[in-house]
Amino acid sequence: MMDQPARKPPKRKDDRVILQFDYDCFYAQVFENRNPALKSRPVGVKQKNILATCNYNARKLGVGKLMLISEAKKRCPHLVLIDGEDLTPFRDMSKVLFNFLRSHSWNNKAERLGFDEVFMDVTDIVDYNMFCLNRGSMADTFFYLSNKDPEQGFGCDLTAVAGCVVGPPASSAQLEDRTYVRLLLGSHLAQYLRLKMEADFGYTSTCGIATNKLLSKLAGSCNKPRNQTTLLGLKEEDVIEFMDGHNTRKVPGLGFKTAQLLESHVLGRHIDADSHSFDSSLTVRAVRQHPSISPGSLETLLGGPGAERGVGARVWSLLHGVDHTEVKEANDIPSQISIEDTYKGLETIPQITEELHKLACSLVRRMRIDLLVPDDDADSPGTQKWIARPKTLRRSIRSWPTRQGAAQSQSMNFSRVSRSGPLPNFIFDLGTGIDGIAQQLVAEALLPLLRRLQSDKRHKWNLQLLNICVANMVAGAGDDKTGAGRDIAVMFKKQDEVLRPWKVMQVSDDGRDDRPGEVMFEDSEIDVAWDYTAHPLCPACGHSIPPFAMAAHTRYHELGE
Ligand code: DCP
Ligand code: MG
Ligand code: MG
Repeated sequence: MMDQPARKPPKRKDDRVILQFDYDCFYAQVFENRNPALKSRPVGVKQKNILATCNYNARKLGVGKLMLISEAKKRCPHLVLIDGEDLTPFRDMSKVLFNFLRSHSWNNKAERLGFDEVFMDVTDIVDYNMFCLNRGSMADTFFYLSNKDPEQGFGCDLTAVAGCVVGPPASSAQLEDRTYVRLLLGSHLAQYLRLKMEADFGYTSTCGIATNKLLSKLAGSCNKPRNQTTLLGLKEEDVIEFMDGHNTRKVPGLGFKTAQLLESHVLGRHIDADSHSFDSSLTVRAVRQHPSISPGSLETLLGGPGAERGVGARVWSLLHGVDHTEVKEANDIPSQISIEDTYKGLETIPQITEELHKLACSLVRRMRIDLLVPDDDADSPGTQKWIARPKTLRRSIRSWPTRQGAAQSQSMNFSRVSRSGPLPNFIFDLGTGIDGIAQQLVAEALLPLLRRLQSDKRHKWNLQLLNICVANMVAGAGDDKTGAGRDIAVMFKKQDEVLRPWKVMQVSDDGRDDRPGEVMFEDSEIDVAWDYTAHPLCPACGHSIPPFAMAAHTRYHELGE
């Protein structure tokens, strides 16, 4: 299928600098930061009967990730076990650390993989600094973190790469080599970010610095924990040599199934994925050098129905350390933040108030995690600013059918009913604690909205679900004097994310209620089929209002809100 010489190495492209951060024993660090006394003990994080992870004290004693609890206890009887079933603290911390890292990006290419890995394409920052570089005073260089404010940055010594290096030793002549200078600068940026993340948030991490995602990830795992590794792959042979030493199953992007097929092919016998025979140490070198392996033969081997097109060429590239995939741009803003819980039946207003308070606390906490970034323009360090402000608050409920309700209206049963209103501004006040804001929110916005859902005063509540949601995000909006909008240039792309206020919506059950406890939807919550037509804007509040709702909406303003 290919005209080119069958086994020609793929074309390289080494003009990018990619950083790959991976937090050290992430779940364990979350608990250590909550309770610093744990830092000197061996700690394991338990999920069911296995360890999701363990800290490095435990690893020194022979305990490992994904080990059975029984085995870990045997190896380390003093292991401190902490339950890690609730992912909320990990998710929250993951977002905080990601927001920290991405706030340093210029091109917004910052991609989170799982909870504890972040890729950043820092080519633009590095190229800018390469352009500013004074080759006469490399030992005393200022690294610019902003191309607008020349005072933002840090001093560094560019006579050597920061941290560990794999690949050939550097020589001074390499200062003529742009790839080298880029990686050199990238290593110092990585070191700055790692140390700042440790100083500001208490999290250690490991970083890989290389010219593509694949290589940065592999380089990162060379020296763990609390370390970093730069792959100085300046010549094709250097990269090949680096790749060749890896086990095929350790190559990100190959996948278990592909590795298994390669293994069977190269060894000339069927390797069963489930059998223990699949723990051989087949290296990239063995596959790459095998005479029958070529882009064409890989396509035949790995292609077929359901396989991606061009899989042969892609795998051939990966085996040579070539990976052209881009670091994805960070989603600027979640379209909405939604918190809900389900109940066996809430009947009294005090009960409902208490639950609303809990939900409101979660909502404010989540808004602060998802929508706050460090404000580098502020005078005092540690100041944060809102990258977006939701404009709309929505409350949804679902009731158990009551005899009274069933008699009144069959269709009301098991359906979700929502009301929306403007989100009060005090929710953005960072000087007030979460609890205080939640109380005010319940009293001034949530309970009044709830009452409006039920005009009949004699009504008996029997609530099965409460949901509160903020939506209609406006990037950097409001009274932000420093103009956060210039950081986040992208406004909301999709009109369908704008809530249509003041219409009582009935939506049939979508089966989400079988999830227990607090659930959060970020981008996926679908509550109603929006129509995409633009409606006239209310002159009072600027909301887009469908014509049929305008009268009610105007009345709402007249009532003084
Ligand atoms: N995790 C999990 N189940 C898995 C893999 C990971 O629950 N099969 C969780 C626990 C980890 C977190 O994801 O803390 C990050 O995964 P890593 O593989 O990066 O492991 P650690 O960060 O714990 O350790 P390391 O220091 O080796 O990166
Ligand atoms: Mg990790
Ligand atoms: Mg990881």
